[in-house]
Amino acid sequence: MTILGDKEYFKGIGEIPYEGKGSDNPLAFKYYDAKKVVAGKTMAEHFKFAVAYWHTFCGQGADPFGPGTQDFEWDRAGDPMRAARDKADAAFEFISKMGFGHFCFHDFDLVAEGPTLAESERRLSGIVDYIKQKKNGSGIELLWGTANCFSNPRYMNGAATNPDFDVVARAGAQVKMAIDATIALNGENYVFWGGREGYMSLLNTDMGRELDHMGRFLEMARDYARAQGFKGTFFIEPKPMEPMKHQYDFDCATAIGFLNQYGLQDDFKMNIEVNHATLAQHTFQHEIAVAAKAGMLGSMDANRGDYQNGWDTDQFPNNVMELTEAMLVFLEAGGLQGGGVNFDAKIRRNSTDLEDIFHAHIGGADTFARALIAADAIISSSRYAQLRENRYASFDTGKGRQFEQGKLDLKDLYDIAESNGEIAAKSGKQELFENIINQYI
Ligand code: XLS
Ligand code: NI
Ligand code: NI
Repeated sequence: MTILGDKEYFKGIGEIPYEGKGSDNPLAFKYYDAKKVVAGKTMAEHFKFAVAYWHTFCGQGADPFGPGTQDFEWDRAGDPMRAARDKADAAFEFISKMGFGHFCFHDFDLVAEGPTLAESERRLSGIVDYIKQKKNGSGIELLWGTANCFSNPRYMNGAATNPDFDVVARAGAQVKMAIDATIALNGENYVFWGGREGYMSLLNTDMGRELDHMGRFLEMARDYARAQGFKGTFFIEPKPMEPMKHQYDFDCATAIGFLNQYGLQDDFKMNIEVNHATLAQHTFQHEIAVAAKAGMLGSMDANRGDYQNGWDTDQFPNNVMELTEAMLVFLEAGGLQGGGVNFDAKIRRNSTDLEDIFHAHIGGADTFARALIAADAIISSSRYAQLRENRYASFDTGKGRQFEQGKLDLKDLYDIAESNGEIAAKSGKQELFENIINQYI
């Protein structure tokens, strides 16, 4: 089997080359040069760009007000296994033409869920075998797999946190099968995004009990995967709301506290999505900084929100300023731990040409690349790092140093303050910092 199936889906579009920012070719990278070394690693190694199966090959542009507009050829076969193989052919053709090395999926992105658990499992293992063959020699790897435990109506009250144990057990079966599929495809990581793990109303919810159930469920999933020989990292993907009013993995700080409380901190890290950060009233940079501080900066879901709309619009990244600020923290943290940059983004409903999918991914990769180059230059050539360090210089020697070393007590602080008298103002210099970022973009 070759990367291309029997049919070529993206006709007239070849491999996307890197041509540099002087190029006017819309089907070329302007900044993303996979082999270019930045801060000691190639761009391909820094990012490990992944294509999200659900948005790029499953979603057809439907929104709450109307059906899909993107009538993709690979979705036309009536038979579910035939359709799944066509979709896999289209996916591998697209990913290889983009020159990316990874993809991510939910179990039932790969093939439509069957009418029974047994039939679903039969379908899944069939398509996993097919994708396994396609992967062979393609250089395309699975960044992570996950289970869709939020679309089927049975999960309307939650999956692992459902008040009905039978639904929890059903979610367990699904996660087991998704872990099996991930391992069979040599997946590097496994993700939990708790779309319905939360509540619509606290009046009918025992939050404490649901959190305990979620902790136990994740522990069981980890133990099962480890027993099957899975060596990768588990990621929690925080999101504050949508579809639920409140989701338990609200943001990184909340999810990290949860993992520590339930003893899961050694196996789990964060998968941080830009649009989820902004929904939580944070910046992407903030979420990365929180995860990095905890040693849990695992992976990223790349997209962006919209200033006017309050939901997860999942647009392709194009905000260089936002990503440059994020890349500063990313580089200072030494990059991602095991994960990569997954384009959890979709073209707009009125983007109906096949080439729009290419434009979207080219733009996303170029924005990340441009931000990485800028951030590296800011760290290595500007006064940025020094200026920030200088703000803390009083902790480098004398009493400040002793404070950091734990050698002072509260009475010592009192004595120091008393002998100091009033303290001169020291500027935080925010505008100067902002100007440095602007200078290097
Ligand atoms: C939804 C999430 C979802 C996860 C995977 O908002 O971003 O797509 O990435 O379940
Ligand atoms: Ni996501
Ligand atoms: Ni999302």
